[in-house]
Amino acid sequence: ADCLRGRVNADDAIIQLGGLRNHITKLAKAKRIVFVACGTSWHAGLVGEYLFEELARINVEVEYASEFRYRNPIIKEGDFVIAISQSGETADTLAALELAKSKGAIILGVCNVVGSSISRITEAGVYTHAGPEIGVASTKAFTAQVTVLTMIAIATAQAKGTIDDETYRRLLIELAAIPQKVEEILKSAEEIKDISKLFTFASNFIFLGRGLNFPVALEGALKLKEISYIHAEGYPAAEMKHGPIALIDEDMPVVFIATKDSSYEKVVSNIQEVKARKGRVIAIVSEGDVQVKEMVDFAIEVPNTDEILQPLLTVIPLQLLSYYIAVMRGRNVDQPRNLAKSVTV
Ligand code: F1P
Repeated sequence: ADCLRGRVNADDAIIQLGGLRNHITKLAKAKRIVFVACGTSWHAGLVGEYLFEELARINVEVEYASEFRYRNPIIKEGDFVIAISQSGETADTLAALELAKSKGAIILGVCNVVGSSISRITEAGVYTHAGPEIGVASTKAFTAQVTVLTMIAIATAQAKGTIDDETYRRLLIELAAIPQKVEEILKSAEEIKDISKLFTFASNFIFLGRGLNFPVALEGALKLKEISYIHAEGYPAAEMKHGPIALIDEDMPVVFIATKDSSYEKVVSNIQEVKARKGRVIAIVSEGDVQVKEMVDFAIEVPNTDEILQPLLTVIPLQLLSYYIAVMRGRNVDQPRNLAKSVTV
């Protein structure tokens, strides 16, 4: 998005997609896209699913590479299999791509590390250039992956004619404004730190979101697990009543992503269900929201943006929450136990 600042015409957006720009017209004709990835990158793929379905009306599946590689997946001519990987070296993702290639898929990649094994076997791809992550747990890789997937989806939708020129331009202008809005969220760091202090010794957390914010809920839970070693689960908010609701009491913090979007009213009623069971709620809300703020124990505001761009903003307070809780628990946030930066076996 930084590259797009101030540039809003169609060609510029596609130029930023580097090695993939010649594939946009082919992607626009795709019958099916399968994302293969692990961990945080898999969550970025889930955001990609919403984006490509919503904007380009393409059938998308998101596979854990570690499962896909051991199945006998059906690949048809013209299917695209797109790997998402920070390191570009994840063994499961590499093996999934090799399998897809052997079955005739067109294989593409979204990787961070230039010249990595995954980028070398893909037909084309985009480097996210998010710099080497110092910490093991992916944070800026997620933001960069989601940004690139958003750009590909917007460009594909425009090439396919599923969005009009006005929508195309509006989305690019919004995307270009994201870095500034991220800066705004970072100004809430102290406030998030204060909230984190109150939850440092919780044993379990639930993260809930709907639509594009469902993968963000999963990512919030994963980050907390990875760096603080607190048990955390992410669910689609509507799934709560199918089981997790049994866990809710005053000792179980519930983090809702409750921004003003097409799911807002439904999320509000999910929050009511949690409050009725004495759950303590931390909510990520849109700037200026009053309704949710009055219902919950703690609210963290994010600036308004288009619904499809929300994950780029809503994930930031969750990353900060995990960070502060982990630091207060005395964890090494850069080198969490048992985790490796590249899972090559
Ligand atoms: C995937 C991943 C990361 C996670 C940890 C272990 O890596 O699961 O999401 O934070 O570093 O590996 P990658 O394929 O995106 O490099």
